Amino acid sequence: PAAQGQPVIERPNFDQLRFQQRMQEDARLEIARLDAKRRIQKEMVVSITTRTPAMHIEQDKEPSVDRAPPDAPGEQGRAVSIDKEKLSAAERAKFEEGWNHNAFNEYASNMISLHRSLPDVRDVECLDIKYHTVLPDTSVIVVFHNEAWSVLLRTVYSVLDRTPAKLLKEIILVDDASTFDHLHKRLDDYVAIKFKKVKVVRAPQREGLIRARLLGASVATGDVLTFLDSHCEATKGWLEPLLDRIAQNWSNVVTPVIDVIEDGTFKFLYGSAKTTSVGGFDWNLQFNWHGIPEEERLRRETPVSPIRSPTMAGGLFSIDRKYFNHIGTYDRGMEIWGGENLEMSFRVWMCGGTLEIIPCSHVGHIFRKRSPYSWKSGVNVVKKNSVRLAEVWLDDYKKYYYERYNNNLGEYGDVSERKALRKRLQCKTFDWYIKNIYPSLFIPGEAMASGEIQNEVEAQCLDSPVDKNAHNKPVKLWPCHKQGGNQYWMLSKEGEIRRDEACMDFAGQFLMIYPCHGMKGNQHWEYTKSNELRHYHSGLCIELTKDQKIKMKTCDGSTRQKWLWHRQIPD
Ligand code: LR7
Ligand code: MN
Repeated sequence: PAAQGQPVIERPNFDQLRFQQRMQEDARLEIARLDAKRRIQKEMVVSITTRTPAMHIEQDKEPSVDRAPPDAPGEQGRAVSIDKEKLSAAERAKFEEGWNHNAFNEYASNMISLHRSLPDVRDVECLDIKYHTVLPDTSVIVVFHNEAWSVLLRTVYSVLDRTPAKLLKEIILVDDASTFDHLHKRLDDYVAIKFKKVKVVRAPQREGLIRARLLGASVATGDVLTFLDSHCEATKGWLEPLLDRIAQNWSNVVTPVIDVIEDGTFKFLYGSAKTTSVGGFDWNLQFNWHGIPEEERLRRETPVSPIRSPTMAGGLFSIDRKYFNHIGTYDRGMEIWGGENLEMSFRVWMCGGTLEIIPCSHVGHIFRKRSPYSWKSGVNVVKKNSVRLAEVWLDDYKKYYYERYNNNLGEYGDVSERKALRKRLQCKTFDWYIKNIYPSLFIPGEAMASGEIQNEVEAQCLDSPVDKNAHNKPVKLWPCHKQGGNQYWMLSKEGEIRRDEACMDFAGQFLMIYPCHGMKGNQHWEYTKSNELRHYHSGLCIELTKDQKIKMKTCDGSTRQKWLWHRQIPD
C-alpha cells in the first residue's frame, strides 16, 4: 500500500489484482533467478575469498553500531544519495543485489548507523500532553521473512533507544522461515551477545505474516501487544500515547501515524499529524487512505486527539493482549500476506471495539514498490484471504466483491470457526458498520447503472487505464470484452461515472480518470434519456470519432454520442 498522508487513491479492481498477481509472479521468478544467481555467486565468492581474504572481511563488515557523529550518513533522517555510476564494479554489484533481495536500497541502509538519530516529528501540541504515570507494558512483536540485516536491527534499536525501559517487556522477533543466511546463527549470536530483552522465535516452516504474528503473540507476556513490520523506525515518544489510550479502555486498538522511510534513500519523511489520513477500503477489498472525514474533524476536541479510522493498514498497531484474545486474534486460515488488516478492522468495530490513529505517535516504515519475497505458487492468496473475510464479515455486501470475480470464489477453506466467533461475540452487522463507521463509502448497489459502457454504433467500450495511481490518465476505447475489469463502470446517484474510487473527469482538455472528490464539478455527468453521456459543466458529450478516438464534442444527438450501459436501473 501507498503512504499515509499522501492523498493516494488505490486504483480499482482487476488492475490491482492483476498487478498483484503479476507482482507475485514476478517475485517468484525473481527469487528463482536470484537463487540461481546466488548459487553461482557463492561459488565465485568462495574462489575469490580464498585468494583475497580482504574481500571476505569487507563482506562481513557490520554497519556502524556506535552512535554516529551528527554529519554521518542518514543522521536526523536525512537521505543517503548514492551515485551508482561512481561505484566500483564490485560495489555496484552489491548495490544491485541489495535492491534485488529487498526491493529497497539495502546498500544505503548499510551506510547508516543502526542507531541513527531522527528529528522529533511530533506536533507541538503533543509536547504538553501528560500521560498516565502508570502505564501497561508491551511486548513488541516483529515478524520477518528475509529481512535485510541492518534494516531489521535498526528496527530493534529504534525501539530499544526510544522506549522507556519499564514500558518495554520484550521484543519478540519471529522468523517466518527465512532463507537468508544472516538471519540464522548470526542473528542468534548477535541477540545473545547484545540484547537482554530480545527473543527470537522461529516458525519451522513458512507460515505467512498472519500465523507468524500468532506465534509471536502466543509467547508474549506483556500487557499490550505492539506489532511492527521488520523495516520500521520508532520515533521519540512513540509508545506512551498508544499505551495511554489502551489504559483508558482495553478495547481501544490504536495505530501510530505511519511516516515514510524512502525505499531508495532512507530519508525519513513526515508531516503534521493534523493532515494525516485515515484508512478505508474499496470493493476489491483493497486498503486505501482518505482525508479525515468532516464529522470526525468536528467530533475531535483538539487537532491531536485520536482519530477514528474505519480500517487500518495492518502492520503497526497496539492492542491489549487480553483483548486481542477476547476479540479472536487473527484468522489462522489466512496465508502469507493480505486481508488480515481489514478482517481485524471490521471485527474490532463490529464487535464493540474502537480503531484509532494516535497523532502524537509516529513510526516510520519503508514503503516499497514490489514484494521481494516468494509467495505461494498457484494460489491467489490475497483473494483467498479476502474471500474468507468477506464470507464471515460482509453479509450481503460480499456480493460487490464477488461480482469482480464473476462469483467464482475459488478454494477458500473452512470459515465456520470464524463465523462461530462472530456469533459468540454478538457482533453488529456490516450494514451497521457501513452506516456508522464508514458512511462515505461508495456502495455499488446504489449505482443507477453499471457494467460496461458500449457505443451504440460499434462494439467499442470505454476503458480506463491500468495504472495504480492514475491521476489525469485518459479514458480510452477498447473492444468490449465483457470481463468487467477496466470496463466496469458505475453511475452514482450524484452523477459520477466511477470505477471504485476513480471518477471520469473532464477539465476541458480530454476525458480522464481522477480520484473521486465528491464535489461534482468536473466529475458531474448526466446520462440523458437519449443515451448521451453529457458533461454537466461544459455541456459537451462523449463521442466516438470516426478515427476511433474519444472526444468531447457539442451534443448533436448522433449515434456516435450514444452509449449503452450493460445494466441500468429503470426509472
Ligand atoms: O510470508 C511472509 N512472512 C512474513 O513474516 C510475508 C511477510 N512477512 C513479514 C514481512 O517481513 C514484514 O515484516 O510481514 C511484514 C509485512 O510484509 P511487507 O512489509 O512485505 O508488506 P506491506 O508493508 O506491504 O504490508 C502491509 O499490509 C500487509 C497486509 O497483509 C500487512 O498488514 C503489513 O503488516 C502491512 N504493513 C503496514 O501496515 C505498514 C504500513 C504500510 C501501509 C499502508
Ligand atoms: Mn512493510
